[in-house]
Amino acid sequence: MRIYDSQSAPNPRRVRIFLAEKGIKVPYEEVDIVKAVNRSPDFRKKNPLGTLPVLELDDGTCISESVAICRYFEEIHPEPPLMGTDARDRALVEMWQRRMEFEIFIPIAQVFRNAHAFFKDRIPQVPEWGEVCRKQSEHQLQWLDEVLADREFIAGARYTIADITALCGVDFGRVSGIRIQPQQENLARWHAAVSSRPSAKA
Ligand SMILES: N[C@@H](CCC(=O)N[C@@H](CS)C(=O)NCC(=O)O)C(=O)O
Repeated sequence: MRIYDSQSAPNPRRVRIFLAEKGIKVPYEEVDIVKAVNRSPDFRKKNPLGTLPVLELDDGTCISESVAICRYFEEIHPEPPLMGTDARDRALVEMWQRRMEFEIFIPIAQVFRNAHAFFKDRIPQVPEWGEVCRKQSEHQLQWLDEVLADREFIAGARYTIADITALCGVDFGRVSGIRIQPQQENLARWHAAVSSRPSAKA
């Protein structure tokens, strides 16, 4: 088993943090995104979309999509639970995980993809769309600050995959100049707490 990884990219970081929280060790193989090795024909045999991370099982099965990889490890290594504990809780964690992905992580990633020089000549960029996503990201960070007014973590009292997705999204915003604002005290408190967990360095 191995995970095709990129130390600089936010989606692979989600999986590394998830595994660190569970204390699971899997060999990582760094794939050079700068040289676009992930988009080569050979790599596309593992993931036709050419994106990272990818989990390759011993039988050769390749699983991409960060949440799918996390789901696999949650099933075989349930403790500590990061995706909910019973039907109600699992549904709530999934709700928050999807909200963090669609409302926080993806808009922030779209700013980078559409406005940053890294993706010039790699993908069709629409800088104006990047700016729309920047406004949306800033708006949604304000919303997240309000969400966190009455709870320690994003899905409630327990640290979950929703916190991991949000942390990786918020941190990735820095490369595009998207930051937690001084008045967003709930968000800052949450960010300090999740960043201080040893897993955040994974
Ligand atoms: N939905 C996928 C997104 C994967 C993705 O976009 N990965 C990025 C790194 S954060 C990537 O491989 N980018 C390189 C590229 O597009 O060339 C997931 O959840 O894993």
